[in-house]
Amino acid sequence: MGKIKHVSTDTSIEDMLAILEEDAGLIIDDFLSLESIDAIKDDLKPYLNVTRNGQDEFTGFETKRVGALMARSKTCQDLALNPLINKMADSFLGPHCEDYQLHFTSAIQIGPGESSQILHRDRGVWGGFIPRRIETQLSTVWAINDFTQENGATQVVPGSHKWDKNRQPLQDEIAYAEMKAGSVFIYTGSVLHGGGTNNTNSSRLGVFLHYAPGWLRQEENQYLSCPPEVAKDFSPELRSLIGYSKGGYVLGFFSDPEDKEGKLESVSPEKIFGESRDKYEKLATPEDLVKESTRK
Ligand SMILES: O=C(O)CCC(=O)C(=O)O
Ligand SMILES: [Fe+2]
Repeated sequence: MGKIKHVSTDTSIEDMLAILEEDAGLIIDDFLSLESIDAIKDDLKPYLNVTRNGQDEFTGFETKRVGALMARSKTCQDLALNPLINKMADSFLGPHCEDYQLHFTSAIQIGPGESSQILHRDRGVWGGFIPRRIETQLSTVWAINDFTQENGATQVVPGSHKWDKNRQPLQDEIAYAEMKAGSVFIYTGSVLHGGGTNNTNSSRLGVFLHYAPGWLRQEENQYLSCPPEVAKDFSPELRSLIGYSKGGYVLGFFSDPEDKEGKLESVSPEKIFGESRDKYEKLATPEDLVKESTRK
């Protein structure tokens, strides 16, 4: 069977990145405290109780998905902002963008009797238009209960990020992200993976938080999931991470349609919240801007 490497929170970022480069997936064991796991369960319960199962094969007829996790769970906010994970996202996505952003939040609960999801690459959300040399996602799956091969642990094919796009894995090349509650599985947008079969009588629950370059459209629309009246209570760091900031000199600016005094005209979204910062406000030189418009 394929194998996913396990590391600890003490492992160096360099070693973790080396595994990601080789396998495009790894597990960091025992990351979360019991209190955090319980808090997430409590936060998600009211939504999981009322959410319907998926309506197609991909989202799973026995699987529930709950989004808007930044608006719905303070503990999920902490996970999204976790310094180690953000350091990894920065290192992994850094060569492909000026800034990365939170791209997708979903609690995925695979229920008893669910069958395997088709193996896929998450970079497919952009329709396959992005050249493979660009890495599109650094994704985290936080185990809220134990992930086992029997209850639907995510299937992953280590190394398949380097494969020809049509190559399919043999059964023994598929690994399962088996891990204890509180561990986190990290994988990239380029690796084959999919939800597993649940042959048990209880559900498997994971919190999926994905990061992507700031210049790409987000899979989950954060401005609607966390509108300004909700985001005003977030920390400036979280607001910036979900997209209430610019991603380049002019990328992502806005103008307040109600403003008749010229105050919020062509400015960074950070200004809605009274913040003064805008790291892209100053243009180095017009020549630099033009030079960077084509990297290679
Ligand atoms: O639930 C899982 O383990 C994986 C889900 C997944 O990969 C997806 O829906 O894109
Ligand atoms: Fe996926």
